[in-house]
This record gives sequence, C-alpha cells and structure tokens, in this order.
Amino acid sequence: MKEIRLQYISQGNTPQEHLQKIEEVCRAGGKWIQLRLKNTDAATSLTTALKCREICDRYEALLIVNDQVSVAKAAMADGVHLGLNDMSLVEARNILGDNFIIGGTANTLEDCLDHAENGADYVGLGPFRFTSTKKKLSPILGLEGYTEILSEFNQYKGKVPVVAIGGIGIRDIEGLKATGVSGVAVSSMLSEPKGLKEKIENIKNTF
Ligand code: TZP
Ligand code: MG
Repeated sequence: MKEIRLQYISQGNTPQEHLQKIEEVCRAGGKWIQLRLKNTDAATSLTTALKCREICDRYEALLIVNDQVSVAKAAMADGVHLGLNDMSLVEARNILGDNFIIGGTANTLEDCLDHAENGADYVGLGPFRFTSTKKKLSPILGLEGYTEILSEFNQYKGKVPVVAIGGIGIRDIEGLKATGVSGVAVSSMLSEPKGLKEKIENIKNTF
C-alpha cells in the first residue's frame, strides 16, 4: 500500500463538515483518508463519497469508505474499512475484487490473524485508549496490549500492516511506534485545524 503511516478518519456534524475537514487534512499533507459517515442515508453517503473522491484525487490521497462496500465500489474509492460487526472480509473481497484495499478492525491477536487469513490489506488495532469518537468501544489495549499482540503478529508469515487506533494524540506516536505498529489512524487529533501540518509531518517522520 502506498501510505500506511497515517490515516485520517473523518468526523463532522454534517456531510459538508466531513468534506471540509477532509480537505483541510489533505491540504496539510494527509494522503490517506477514511470517510466515516454514520446514520446517513444511502443517497447522501454516495453523493458525499463521490465528492470526497474528487477531493482525494486533487491531492493524490487514498480514499477508504467506512462500512459500506456498495458505496466504496460505486464511488470508485480505493478501499473499504470493515468493523467487527460489518460484512465479512471474504464477502467484501468477492464483491470488490483484488484492486480494492480492505481494512479490518481488530481488538485481539485472534482478530489480526483472522483478518490476515481472510485477505485484509491492513488491520486497524485498538482502541489504544478511551475515545468518545466511537460508540461501543472494545476493551482498551494501551501500549502493553500493542506490544504483546504485535510481538506475536509481526512474526506471523502472513502478517499485514497494523495501524493503531483510538484516542491517539501527538504525544503517543513515539511510544506506539516502539510497539511495532506501522502507523496510526486518528480522528480527533486531525479534526482540530491548529498545527495540522506540523502534526502530520511529525507522524510521517516518525513512522
Ligand atoms: N475505531 C476505534 S477507535 C475509533 C474508531 C473509528 C475512533 C478514533 O477516533 P479518535 O478521535 O482518534 O479517538
Ligand atoms: Mg463499521
């Protein structure tokens, strides 16, 4: 994959706000975007994803759509991110084919191994710490959890890149890097426009 160091997960009160924040992150150097709309009807999801595709194209950023495989396909996204309760990776791969990036959420070593076996291109492992960005959080991993899981998973011959997710701030980056993750997926940290460029550069230089 072209960019695994930093994924921006969008947030906002309206689809327009998602697009605005995504554009700000792209303008500041973000190259990997996850459009994460929640409680949005199918038509709005698709029109927003199409607009997001245009923004990502303009900045040469990868676009991943959260949850919705059909939207990812119709909007010609680069990939889809599937949670533990979404469509199975195997089913998504059947629909999307080999040219789409498929990411899967994981909370345990078993989840990581399952995703790798089922053809994931990357795993989002978390949560690192509590975050209010996501409802129904899985148990928190902390640095110890990542160290434990990555020391096993990175030895596995079919391993795929792992990004840490959940409540990550700029001060956590060095410590997370040391656990063996390949990058981070963040929302709140990059939804705040202050110091955006510096934060993005800092993360990219660390990984
Ligand atoms: N999945 C696990 S934690 C999370 C998702 C989508 C939210 C990440 O957002 P933040 O604001 O960086 O904690
Ligand atoms: Mg999901």
